[in-house]
Amino acid sequence: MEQKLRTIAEEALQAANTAESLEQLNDIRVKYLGKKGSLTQVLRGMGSLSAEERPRIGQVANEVRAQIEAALNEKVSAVKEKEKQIRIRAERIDITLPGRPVTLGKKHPLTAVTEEIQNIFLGLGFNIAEGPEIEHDYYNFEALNLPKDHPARDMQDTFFITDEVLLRTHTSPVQVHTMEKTAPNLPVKIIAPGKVYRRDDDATHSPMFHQVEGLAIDRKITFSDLKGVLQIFAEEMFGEKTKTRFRPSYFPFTEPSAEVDISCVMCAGRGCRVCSHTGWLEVLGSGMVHPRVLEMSGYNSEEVTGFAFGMGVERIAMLKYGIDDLRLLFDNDLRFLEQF
Ligand code: 2U9
Repeated sequence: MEQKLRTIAEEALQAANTAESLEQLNDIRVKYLGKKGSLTQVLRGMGSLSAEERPRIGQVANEVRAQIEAALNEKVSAVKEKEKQIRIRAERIDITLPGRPVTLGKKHPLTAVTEEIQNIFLGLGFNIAEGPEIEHDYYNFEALNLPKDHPARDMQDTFFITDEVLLRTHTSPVQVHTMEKTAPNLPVKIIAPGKVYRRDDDATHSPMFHQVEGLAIDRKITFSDLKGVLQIFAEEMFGEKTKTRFRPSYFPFTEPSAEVDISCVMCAGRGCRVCSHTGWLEVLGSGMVHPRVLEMSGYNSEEVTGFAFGMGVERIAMLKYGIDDLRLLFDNDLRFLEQF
């Protein structure tokens, strides 16, 4: 019986030694030490032993069990350690690899310029007003002194949705809405930024473009106020040495009206290709709000006056950044946009 036990021990130790996985080791444990295992089988036969032999064989059996258990436990630890090493190797990261670059988005130049314009006028006490891009004929034309048969409507041909509903050709309807809501309260000092639409499409005109218009109404507003505000705007937008020049012009909604030029940003007024050797660049339209426009939206033109101005954001952006083709602003080519 002792011999049998020694053989079991030898076999079990050998099996434990060559096992490579935790499952194999568990099978070995069951095979030798389990309820139906070979060691247990042998011990069942202990009943036939003599009283002197029984304690000795019992001791051998305990030794064998302890030996097998120790060998199995040791091997289980070894296999676990080996698997851990394999896992660590598989999970290893190379901390010397360069990081993946994070590309940061940035504002489109038109957004950046619009915000810059807004900030200048916010600093001068203007509020920002917004309104719909789809408008009624009345707010886009009639209320701005452009009745149905007016020849100036030609310059602002647009996309009509019905006879009376259209895509706004300027942001002026926003100011008309504001006046209607505010009248007869004073003052009105707003700028209206946003998209506008015209039936125009060539190298220098896009069917959709962006404007910022301004309107100030109060008692005793004069043309000097207009000149002062636009002079400050020009200096803050294009540099403190920038000069302005007001030339007489015509708009149906302002009287008198003026085109505003700034001294050329490229040559500082000396004359170059950008300014066609005149030293000046046209950047704005402006004027004193026509009395009829004030009256139609609820203000008494005997008591109050106002100035208004309008600018194309694309034109300002092109001048500020030296962009020579309007379409670059709409193509959304990253090679272009990333330069700003
Ligand atoms: C109200 C009354 C008057 C807004 C004005 C201009 C002159 C002007 C152009 C500049 C370039 C349009 O984008 S552009 O083509 N704008 O010349 N805009 S005065 O006058 C108003 C606006 C609202 C109630």
